Amino acid sequence: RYPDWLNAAVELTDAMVAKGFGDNVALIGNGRMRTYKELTDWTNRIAHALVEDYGVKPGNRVLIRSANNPAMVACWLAATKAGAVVVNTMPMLRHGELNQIIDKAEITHALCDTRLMEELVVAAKNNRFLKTVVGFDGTANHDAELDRMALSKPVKFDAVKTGRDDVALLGFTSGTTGEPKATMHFHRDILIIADAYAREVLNVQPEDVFVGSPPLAFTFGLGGLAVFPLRFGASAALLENASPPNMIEIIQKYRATVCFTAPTAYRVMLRAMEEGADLSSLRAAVSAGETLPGPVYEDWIAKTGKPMLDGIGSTEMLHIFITNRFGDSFPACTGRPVTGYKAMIMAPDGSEMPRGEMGRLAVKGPVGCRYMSAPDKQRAYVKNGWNLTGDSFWQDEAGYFHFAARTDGIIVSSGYNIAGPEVEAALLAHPDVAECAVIGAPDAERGQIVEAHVVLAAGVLADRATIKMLQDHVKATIAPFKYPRSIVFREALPKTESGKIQRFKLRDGM
Ligand code: 3SK
Repeated sequence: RYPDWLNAAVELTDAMVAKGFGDNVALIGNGRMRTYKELTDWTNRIAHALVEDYGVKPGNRVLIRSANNPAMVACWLAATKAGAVVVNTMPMLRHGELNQIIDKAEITHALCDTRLMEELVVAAKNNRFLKTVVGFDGTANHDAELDRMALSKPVKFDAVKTGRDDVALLGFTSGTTGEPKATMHFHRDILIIADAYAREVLNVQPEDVFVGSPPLAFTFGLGGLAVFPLRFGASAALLENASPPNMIEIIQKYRATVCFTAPTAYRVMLRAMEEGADLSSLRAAVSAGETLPGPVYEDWIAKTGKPMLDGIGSTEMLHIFITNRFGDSFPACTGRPVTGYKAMIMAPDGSEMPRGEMGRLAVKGPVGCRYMSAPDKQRAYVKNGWNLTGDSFWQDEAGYFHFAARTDGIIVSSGYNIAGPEVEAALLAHPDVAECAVIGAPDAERGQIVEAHVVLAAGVLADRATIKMLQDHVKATIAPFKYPRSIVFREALPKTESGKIQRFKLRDGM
């Protein structure tokens, strides 16, 4: 259903103006609102500058370094219109991490918020690929080199005639395993995630206002906070610092209707509601990135009367492929495949496992994994058209999928298979626990034991009595053999910039 020649950025801007959305607000950020017409003109001007002043050619890899703000979206769209392959990166990356990405992706040009130049300049020094680094103003002042070059350019730009199957985006996996890998996504993939998940599940309307925390550099954020709203003439409010209090402020100010964030932030929002935060404008609360604990889901329904939509996606698959739906959602359940996708629990021999049994989640759909320059990883990830995710799930008799653990996260203790997230959910149900992560720790007798790393709620004593009390609580909540034999109290848990808990660091004793 997509034409042979397709440029995703044109579809999200010029085509939206042509469809009559020109005066709708597209982006809100740094105290300003931009309509679809303004965004279209802005991106066309930048695209002219990229091609005419900086020599960007179709297929060049262009890195963008910024926090979530409208200028980052404009740069992404402009580079895409110029036929570049874009790599969006997170602001917190250090030069070593940037270097890895630049070398892997063979980045030739970088567009960088001037406030974040320092690390990029170090990374670019003597790099064999990256020759052009241009600063843009991430604030609303438009006062940096790229802004000045773009200012004098025409507002019409003949976008590069890209094919629907030309690579538009490289998504680097978020690094919960440590090693960054690039996944390639076509122009059509960018539209498919909106036309599948956002249309079918969220039923996005032009009146919707999106807000959320995932970085645009993470495909969860790019989809949820840019592609989905722009595909349907809706608005996105972008926050450079998307802490829960900031999100709450923006939700209240703009009466936001759709929120994309992770369970930890929703837990904070739930507590804020008890203190009077008004989140009644939200019609859809999408939770992904981490499994959604049943108690958070239940509490959200109790306080808002609406379900929270748990979903699972991956950078490899670009976005969410299994999800709960309005009127069809359950606690501790991720739901069913998005229309157009198929999922099954795959046994090691490639066959489908019986219902109720835990195994590797395999997915097939209109978007699939394509690792760049990594044929071995590609062969290991995609088998007979099935994408083998890094997650263990089980499917119930009614066909719903339930998260069990990361494939590498199943804890085997004295022959029992224990899914860490189940123990986490039990711990999180206790009011003295603010955050926790459960891992398997080596144990001479049992092979592994369940070890919980716990951040206590303010004022709770980190002592033996609390350990005993939490162990008894877990034993009383789920099968007693799953209780954490070891509990380590921590000030904070190690996390990626997108908020994923880095359990591998806990396993490595960090
Ligand atoms: O669940 C995730 O981690 C994810 C990753 C990329 C894109 C979308 C999602 C939900």
